[in-house]
Amino acid sequence: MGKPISAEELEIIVRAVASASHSLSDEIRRAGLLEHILGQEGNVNVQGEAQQKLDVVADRAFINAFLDCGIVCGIASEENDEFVAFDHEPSKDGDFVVLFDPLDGSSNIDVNVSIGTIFSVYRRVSPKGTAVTLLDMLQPGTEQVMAGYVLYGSSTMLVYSSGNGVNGFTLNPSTGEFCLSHPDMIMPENGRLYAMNEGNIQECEQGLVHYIQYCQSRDNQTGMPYSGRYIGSLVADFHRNLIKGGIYIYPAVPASPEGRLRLLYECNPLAFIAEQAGGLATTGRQRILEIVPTQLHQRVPYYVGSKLMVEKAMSFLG
Ligand code: AHM
Ligand code: MG
Repeated sequence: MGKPISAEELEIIVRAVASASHSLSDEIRRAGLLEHILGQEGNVNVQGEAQQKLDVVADRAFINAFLDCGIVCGIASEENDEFVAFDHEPSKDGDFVVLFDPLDGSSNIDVNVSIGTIFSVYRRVSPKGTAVTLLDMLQPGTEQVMAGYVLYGSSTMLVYSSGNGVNGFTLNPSTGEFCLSHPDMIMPENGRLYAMNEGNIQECEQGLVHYIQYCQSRDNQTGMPYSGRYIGSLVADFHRNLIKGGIYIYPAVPASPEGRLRLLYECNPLAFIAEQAGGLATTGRQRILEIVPTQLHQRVPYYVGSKLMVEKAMSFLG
C-alpha cells in the first residue's frame, strides 16, 4: 500500500463522496417523477454502452465534488473516454487521484432496483504541481490508499476502507448525515450464496461449469445446494455477500473475452474492501490487486467474496 492517507485528508475525501452521494441519492429516490432523470441520454460511452441520464448526472456530481475538495488533482471515470487533469489551484497541487464508476448497475436504474457508486483513491506518482498523467491512473490496486462504495438500496449506505478495516455508514435522509451503522465489517470466511449471470454458463470454461454444479449439489460444506442470488448490480451483490458470506463471479465469456467488469473502477476498489474485510478477490487465477493495469478501461474476469469460497472456485479452474 502507498503511504497511508492522513486522517484530515481522509475526512476531506469522505466529505466529498458523502455530499455527492447524498444529492444523488435524493435524485435517485425521485427518479420516476423526474423526466430529466429516467431513461437513456442518447450517447454511447467508451465501453460501447448506452448512457443513462442518471449515469451522466452521477458523473457530474462526483467530478464536481472531487474538483471542489482541493486535494484531488485528477480523476478517471467509467463514463469518460479519457482521464481529467484538474488544472486550477489548489486542486492542481493535490496529492490524490480518484478513479470511479459513478453509477454501477445502470441497467437497473429504470426498474427501481439497487444501484451504486464505486471509487478508488491513489497518491499521484507524478511530481506535484505538474499535470497528472496516465501513469498516475494506471497503478496496481495494492497502491490504493482508500476505496469505497455507496449503495443506493432500501437505505443509502457508504462503505469504505483506508487500509485499517472496513466501516459502513447509513444515510439519515432527514439530517443528510451518514452515521456509523456497521463498524468493523468482516466478511464471513464461508457462505452459502453464489452470484453469477447463469445465462452465460454454457459459454464458460469447464472448470467454472463444474464449480457451479458443485454450488448446486449437496457436496459443499453445508450439505445442501447453495442459494443463487444475482441482482445484476455489482455493488448490491457485493454488499450482500460482505454481510452474509458468498461469492460473486463475472467470468470471461465469448461476448466479453476479458470479462465485463472494469479493473480500475469496479474490481480494484471492491477487491481492496474484500481483503480488508477478510475476503478475497481474484481473476480466478491471479490476485486482482497485483495486476499492473495497462489501459484505463481494462476489463478482467472477477471472483470476489468469502475467502474459502473464492479459493474453492479457483481450485476448479486449475
Ligand atoms: P455497468 O457499470 O455498466 O452498470 O456494468 C457493470 C454491471 C455490474 O454491476 C453487474 O454485476 C454486471 O454489469 C451485470 O452484467 P450482466 O447484465 O451481463 O449480468
Ligand atoms: Mg459499473
